Amino acid sequence: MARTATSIKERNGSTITVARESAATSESAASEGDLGTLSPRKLVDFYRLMYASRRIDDREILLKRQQKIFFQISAAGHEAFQVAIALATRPGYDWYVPYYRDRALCLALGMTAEDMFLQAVGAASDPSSGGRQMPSHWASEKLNIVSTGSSTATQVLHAVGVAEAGLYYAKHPEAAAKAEGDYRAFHNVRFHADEVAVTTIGEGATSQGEFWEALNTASNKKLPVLFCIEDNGYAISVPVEANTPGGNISRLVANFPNFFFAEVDGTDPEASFAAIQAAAAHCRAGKGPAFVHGHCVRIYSHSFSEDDKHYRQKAEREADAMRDPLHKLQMRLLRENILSTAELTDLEHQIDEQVAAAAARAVEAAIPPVSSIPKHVYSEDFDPTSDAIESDPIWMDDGSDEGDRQGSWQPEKSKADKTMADLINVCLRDEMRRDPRILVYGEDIADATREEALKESKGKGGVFGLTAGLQSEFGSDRVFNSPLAEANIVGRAVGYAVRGLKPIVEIQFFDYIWPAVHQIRNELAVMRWRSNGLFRAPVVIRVPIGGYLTGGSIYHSQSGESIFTHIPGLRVVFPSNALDANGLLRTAIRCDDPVLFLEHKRLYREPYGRAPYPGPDYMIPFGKAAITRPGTDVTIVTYGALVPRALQAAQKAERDHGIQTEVIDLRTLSPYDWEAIATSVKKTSRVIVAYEDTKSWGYGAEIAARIADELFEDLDAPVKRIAAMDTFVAYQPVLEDAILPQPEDLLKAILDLRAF
Ligand SMILES: Cc1ncc(C[n+]2csc(CCOP(=O)(O)OP(=O)(O)O)c2C)c(N)n1
Ligand SMILES: [Mg+2]
Repeated sequence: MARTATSIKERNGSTITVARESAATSESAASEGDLGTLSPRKLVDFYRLMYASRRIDDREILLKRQQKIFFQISAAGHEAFQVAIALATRPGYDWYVPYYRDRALCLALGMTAEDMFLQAVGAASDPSSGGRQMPSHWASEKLNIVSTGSSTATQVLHAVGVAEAGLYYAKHPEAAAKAEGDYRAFHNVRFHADEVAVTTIGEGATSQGEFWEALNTASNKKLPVLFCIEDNGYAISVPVEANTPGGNISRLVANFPNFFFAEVDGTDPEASFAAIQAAAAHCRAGKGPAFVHGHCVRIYSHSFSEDDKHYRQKAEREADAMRDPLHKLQMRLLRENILSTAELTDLEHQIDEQVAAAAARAVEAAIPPVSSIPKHVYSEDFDPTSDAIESDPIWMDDGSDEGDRQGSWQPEKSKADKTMADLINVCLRDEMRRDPRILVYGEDIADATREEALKESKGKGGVFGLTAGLQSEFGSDRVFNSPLAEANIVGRAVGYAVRGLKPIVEIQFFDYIWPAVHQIRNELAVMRWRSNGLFRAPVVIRVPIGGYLTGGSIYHSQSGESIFTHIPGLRVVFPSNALDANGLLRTAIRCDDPVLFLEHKRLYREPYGRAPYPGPDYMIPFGKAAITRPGTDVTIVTYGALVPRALQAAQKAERDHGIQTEVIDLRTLSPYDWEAIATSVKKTSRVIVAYEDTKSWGYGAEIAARIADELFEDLDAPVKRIAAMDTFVAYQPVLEDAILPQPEDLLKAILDLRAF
């Protein structure tokens, strides 16, 4: 073990020396940097990349002034640290999950100046996003640069998932094999047993919970994640001491186990290179994650859209300018006679010309056609709404009965009706058997994290028992408990999925999905569109939802599906019975889009909607409603736990009043079956949209608005909505009953519509 010692000047003027255990001596790839020195040739390489990065920034600033591009954010002051990250790791071999300031990093990894300008102008040929993302949000499948968004700190959780995926493939190489018939046909898997997942983040963004959630898992699972902190002392206008207690993130993270730590002058190529090289070696050797904190400077303002003179003192700005890594390296190349003035001028001139030529080409590039806008909102490869995936159930033994396990299967017993909980569990099991890329995790979903406990008991398998037995059958690599952190669950899933795995995660209660919503809305759902199809995140998120539990109260009874149907790119499924749950979950798993799979807790073990096991390949396409009860007088459009309640109301309306009510179970909420709704409303001319969520701004608002818009001529009565009161769900059962929509409310609405 070697010790790296790096001195840096702190912002308060005192000098600290940070010495850490490092694995530098065991770095097999190490040729330069071991002793903290870089060869003259390597220093020139650094300078070439750093200078190009700065000139591209400057050219973009010019283009912004000319209104030829529409945003600019620079890497100025971060170049030495960023180039060091690229040169001390293995482009195209390691994985990179950057943030939005990483021009020099991405340039050094292999993106070109033209690639960058094409994004800045929003060209159709922008290789990272097809004109969809702001400048400095690069992505490359070839270079393993995962598409980044603008949200601060979400990316570090992706890096954790990316690292876990690499380890999983290394341990289970059979999982990398292509397979036809599902999402695997469209994902090329590449991995290396000793790869590193490199991620970068600003010091301000280390205040985000997701940063700490990433350190938690990387540390706990000893993952090869290299966290690079680009500390320029400011988060827009907020100085580091207002974000980070004590002003130094390295001090705060120092007690995380299994980490390699280094803190360096990020304007110094050699110190940065040595630290990152040692850090990468630690990761590659399987010792755990690494944390390299580079003190950089911000030479320009946060972005071109603001002016740091409004909140920084002149002396401070000048001090940063004195540490400008580009000027320092330029001086050094001359001072140490590595380049003559003429050679340096020649080098710079060549780069200037290349940058200018690349910019000139980019401003002439065609912009994306308006017709291309919807492309890649959803998969272009696998259509989960296709009739072709519809299959008939083949009633059979599901293999889970005790009798069967003992070799004495009794057909009449095995084909007995199963609950929704049973058929979800069996679907997960079947799919895990046929697809080794499926991983299942979430809070409490394992049978037992301490496997010894399973010698004495059957284990837990989820708070509702939906994942029971999966860990016992498929092992702890594939079925495991997550930390109690919902953003961690979904953020890591994004990382898994971009590498071709199929995470099926559970959020324990819909009421606690909120910490994950940032990841769902800004990362999961948008990954494919923002990268113009380069990356995708077809994760399945299973979530128990809804009330009618008696005692569920505020925090175990929530609905809120319309918040998610409002998100483009996300499929939202909400079955009302066991058979649909089985067939729709299978479609969710095999398809290539992210799916929010909502499971009504009240329906898990209801006598209503039970069914025998429909076989291991039973699938239902998305966007196909079920006519649960045909009728001619009134239509009820509904889903979830309102389906059995609507049926009760419909039966009473027929028995007591002779009214024939048609009940449509939408089954999937996004996409939804407009054709089924329109056909029914044209027949009945009276419609109720019923949903369990609070009435105002709910799912029914969209359906009602569309009916009013497109079927106005067919209506004989106003569109009615039956839903919950605009409040929360109370604990006291009498109040809960009053708050949530009941069969009597539906019956009253049916009778009211008769008056028209
Ligand atoms: C979740 C989130 N909140 C707020 C913002 C707006 N924002 C963009 S950059 C930024 C500051 C980030 O500072 P830091 O992490 O230090 O990185 P730097 O820009 O200094 O490199 C903020 C607040 C955002 N993009 N994402
Ligand atoms: Mg910063």
